[in-house]
Amino acid sequence: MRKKASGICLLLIFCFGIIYASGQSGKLIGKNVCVFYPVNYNAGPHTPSFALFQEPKVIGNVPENWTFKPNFYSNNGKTIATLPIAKGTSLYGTGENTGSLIRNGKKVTLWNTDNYKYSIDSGTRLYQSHPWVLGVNRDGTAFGIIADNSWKQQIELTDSIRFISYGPAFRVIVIQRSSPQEVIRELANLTGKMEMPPLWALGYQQSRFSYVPDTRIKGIADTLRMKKLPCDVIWMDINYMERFKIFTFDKVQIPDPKAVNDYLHQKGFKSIWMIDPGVKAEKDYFVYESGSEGNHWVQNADHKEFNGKVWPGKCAFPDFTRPETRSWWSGLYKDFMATGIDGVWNDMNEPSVFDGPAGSMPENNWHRGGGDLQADVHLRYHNVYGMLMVKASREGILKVNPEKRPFILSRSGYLGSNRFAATWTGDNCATVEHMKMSIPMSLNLGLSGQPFSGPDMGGYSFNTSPELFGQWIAMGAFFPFMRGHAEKGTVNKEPWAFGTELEDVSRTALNRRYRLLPYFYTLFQEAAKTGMPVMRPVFFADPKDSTLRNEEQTFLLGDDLLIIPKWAVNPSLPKGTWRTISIAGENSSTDKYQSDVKLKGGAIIPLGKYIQNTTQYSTDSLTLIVSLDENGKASGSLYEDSGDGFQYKNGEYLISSFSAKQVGSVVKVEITASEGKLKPAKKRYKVVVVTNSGSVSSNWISKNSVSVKLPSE
Ligand code: NBV
Repeated sequence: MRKKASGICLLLIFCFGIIYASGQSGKLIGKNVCVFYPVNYNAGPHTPSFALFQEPKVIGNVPENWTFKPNFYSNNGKTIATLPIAKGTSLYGTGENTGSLIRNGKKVTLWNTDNYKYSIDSGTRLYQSHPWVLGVNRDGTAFGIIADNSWKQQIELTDSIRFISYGPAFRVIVIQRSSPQEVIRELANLTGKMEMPPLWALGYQQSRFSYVPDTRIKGIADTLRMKKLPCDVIWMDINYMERFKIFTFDKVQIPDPKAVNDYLHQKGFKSIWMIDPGVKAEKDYFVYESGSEGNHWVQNADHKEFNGKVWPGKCAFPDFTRPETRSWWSGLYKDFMATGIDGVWNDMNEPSVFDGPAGSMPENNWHRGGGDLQADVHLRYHNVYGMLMVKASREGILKVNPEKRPFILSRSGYLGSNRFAATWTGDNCATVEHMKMSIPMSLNLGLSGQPFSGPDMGGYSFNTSPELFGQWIAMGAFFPFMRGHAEKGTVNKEPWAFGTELEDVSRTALNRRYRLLPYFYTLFQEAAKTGMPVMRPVFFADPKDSTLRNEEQTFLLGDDLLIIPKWAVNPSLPKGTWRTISIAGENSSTDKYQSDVKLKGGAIIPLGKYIQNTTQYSTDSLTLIVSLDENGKASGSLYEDSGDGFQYKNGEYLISSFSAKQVGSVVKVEITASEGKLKPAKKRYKVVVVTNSGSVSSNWISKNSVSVKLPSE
């Protein structure tokens, strides 16, 4: 039942428990962006918004011809917003999901859940909540819908787009644009962009639950270097702590954490250490003592300290809705980071509570809020608990190291948490199914505002077979976040653990990633600036082409590279010219593992040197791979800055443009500095033109203009 809504008019019809409130008011808040309010909207339980970067500014009224509006009503105590789905519309987004890339027909529960092996409710609720749907119309135009609501809710995409909330009536924002890319950019304008990560976070990362004692950590680092397997980061999981107490180190396993970090740094590694939210409720434990003194704990329905069981046993949980609690939490990082830690891994922050209802806190637990935020029940704040935690973690880390870009990995998240942390897709399994599904999972995170994600590469639970590991690392090299991780008790899963053949496969995959870093870094800068995902669905190549809408075996890296894993069967590929390239000496057409990487006709991408970690990163020698379009032209770009710190915000960066043109049988490539204050350093270039019948290379040339003569046909 949909009625034409005009102004605020309230019409309540009681039928079978459903209350239809047909009135609504709307405002224009951007070009083709409107916010709609149900008549019974009350801002208190919804603002300040967690999703929106700032409160939207009203710039006018909803245009007369705007027909795509939500219909608000309530049913048995739930508040609901619906919008119709026109025939031929493809739906995406809804955050972190199992299942297909395309979300038509799906039901998703937004209630952050520690979902080991994705087994609870068939994985229809995972660690994160994104009340967001991207729609691509039949003609390739697109829309986006934000339900600005942190309360527990469901998204149903069956006969209509339906947000069903357990909280009070909420507002809905509708974006309409000419393409899905434009919608994603507008989503980022509204919900905020990722900060530029440090360059090292784009390298390969080696993890396991857990590398202890300290000699094992060093051994892993040494082996990676000895075997020339490029890697930037070693991860320390929960066993480094003293009886799982956060901000402590086990005296036997890690007697000197600073020495561990120093050792890693000497070898060109960074270190990331885990911090969970659960604080062991133990007398004389400094975190619990100071937390209790500051009255920082989430309360139960009786307004007493809530306790629940997690790794350390009985725990209290910081109430991150309180500004005082966030600043206390931030302060805890001071001594911790002083040991030389480079990044932080915030796990279990749904929050996961082993003995709580549905594996978390009771919905009627009490958060006290503060500032503009009202005190309210956990039902309202559950989905943003992890986001508030990583916000506080980020502030703390930044305070200790104001000259460095913080890196935090968070398991839980909410629409907009890309502003504070990167993410991974939790406890997957070492199965072919989960390997394949990691593509649509990261794609939909990217289409939901989170550009920096990836799975536990190789699979977390269960033992991994050599074959699966080879397929996974070959494909994982092209994900925004590339980390190998494994559950306690499973076989070793480091790149050398599966024999020499797989070690070679891994080395090639890692070399491909490291040579691609100039391109990756350029894409991360675009993501930080505009919100465009690093890893993009193939339908971005041509949103009008309906045959691409379901494609999820393959993906785009930026606009110019198409990644086709070896296991992909009959993928739907974009039309036009896409030429296979070799990045690190591989021949993917005959290789059993290495994904086919195709460069779009009309594109140029920069490749860097073979390096073992990003402390060796340099753009002084670049290989430009050129794939000409049908007019004999191609272009590309490179973003450079110091790789860490914030000087880039003062213009200390450089964007170079590459343009190629074929005249007769000669392809001439020109390199020009196009943006930024950084002085272009002297560089050598080698140009490789890929044609339909092979490739032709220039010599190394130290000039900004390089010509290549193509052989006569
Ligand atoms: O800290 C241990 C694990 C960690 O390895 C994993 O990546 C997280 O998703 N953590 C969950 C705790 C529970 C594991 C069953």
